[in-house]
Amino acid sequence: MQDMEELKQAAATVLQQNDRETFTVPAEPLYPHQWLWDSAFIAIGLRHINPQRAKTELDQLFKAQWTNGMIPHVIHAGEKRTRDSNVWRSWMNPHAPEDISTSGITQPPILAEAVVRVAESLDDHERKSWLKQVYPVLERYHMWLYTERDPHNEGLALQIHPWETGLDNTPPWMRELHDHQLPLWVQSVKSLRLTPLFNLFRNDTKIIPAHQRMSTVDALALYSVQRRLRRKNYDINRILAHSLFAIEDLTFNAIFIRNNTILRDIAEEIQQPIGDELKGYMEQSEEALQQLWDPYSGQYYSREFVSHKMLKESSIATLVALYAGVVPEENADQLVKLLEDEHMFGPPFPVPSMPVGSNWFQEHGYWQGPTWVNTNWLIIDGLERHGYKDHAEALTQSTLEMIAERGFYEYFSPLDGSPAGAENFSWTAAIAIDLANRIESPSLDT
Ligand code: 9WN
Repeated sequence: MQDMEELKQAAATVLQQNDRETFTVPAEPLYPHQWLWDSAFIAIGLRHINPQRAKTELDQLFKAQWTNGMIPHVIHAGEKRTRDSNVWRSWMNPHAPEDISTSGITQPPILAEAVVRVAESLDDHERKSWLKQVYPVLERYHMWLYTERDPHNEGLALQIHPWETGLDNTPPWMRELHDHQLPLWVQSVKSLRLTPLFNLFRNDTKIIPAHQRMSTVDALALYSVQRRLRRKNYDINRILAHSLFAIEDLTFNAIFIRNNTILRDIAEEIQQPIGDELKGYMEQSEEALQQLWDPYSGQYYSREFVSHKMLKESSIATLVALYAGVVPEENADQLVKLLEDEHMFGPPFPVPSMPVGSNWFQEHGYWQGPTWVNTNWLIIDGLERHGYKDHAEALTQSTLEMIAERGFYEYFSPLDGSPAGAENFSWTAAIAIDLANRIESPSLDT
């Protein structure tokens, strides 16, 4: 394995290349804007080399908060009304900020986590004053997730687009989308085999080989959902009234629950009593996660919002559930067995985004098989939190080895570690720095 110091140095260079002063692009030219959970992971790595810059990364996200509390999943770089910002037209919603163009949906709420980790790197005085400054932003964001995204008061937040989960074409969502939500024109493209025509309009496959990106039918399906949301001006009441797509996603909610706990810790540190309403919601969520457990298969799943039908397609989400930190011991044991099983989540370069034995599995197929470093980070944290120290350590080592040998790619084959997707990908670099530091000073994050 490459020397740890060299690895950290190379990772820092990637982050520098992708630095746009107030935010970091995930990778150019594929992803030229600021993304919510990318910036969170980037800040978690950056804090080890430049805490001030890590803080700016998050402050920049917070500036884009909508007046209703939502923090958008993309903040567009550059002037308003460029091609990408026109896809979203966030300015049509009265809650969107005036001077910043954003998307109209959110992404996994891992911001309290990023804040406390960055805060650990600041001196006492600065830490307290920054926490005081950002706490209201986070509190409003979590409140928005309950008031707008949990209309039936179930303790689980619903998502309206697969992009909100961060796992774009993940099979549990794609199956639901194909079976129930595909608009007629996309169905026709699929059945009449018109995709070669639409391939001409795709930019991503001009940059990355097509077999490493999602299929054209899936990409069209995702864009059609986005257009439907735009037609409703991202107004959740209008969206739900027209029974558009709504799923209580497992990855999203596991991250939400853990970040609720962290938000409570922040409130305690700055001696800011958390409101009773929010406190009540938070407690309910911890219990609600157990409703997503299926005792027959011994796994967690996402759930359709209206019918409560479980989307019983095993995916990486079942292991990300560990990150919530509230999984009962016997369930955690069953999940860890899946991680040890080479036909499920335990191939040579874990953790695959889909079980190796699944019919969906493609080793380089975007979120349908490859190993991603950010989900590894979440699983490592969950394993540690539930007392599986050896498993956490082994996954940390294998993740670092994979990156050191292959480079800072967006994702990797779980079978042979071969890299895929964008090169010089920011969160891969940032997480490499964070994991390398954990190995050197294990007490830092536990
Ligand atoms: C849509 C930026 C983002 C990540 C997501 C990943 C991908 C966007 C895309 O890239 O999503 O949000 O263009 O496909 O799926 O997790 O945040 O890196």
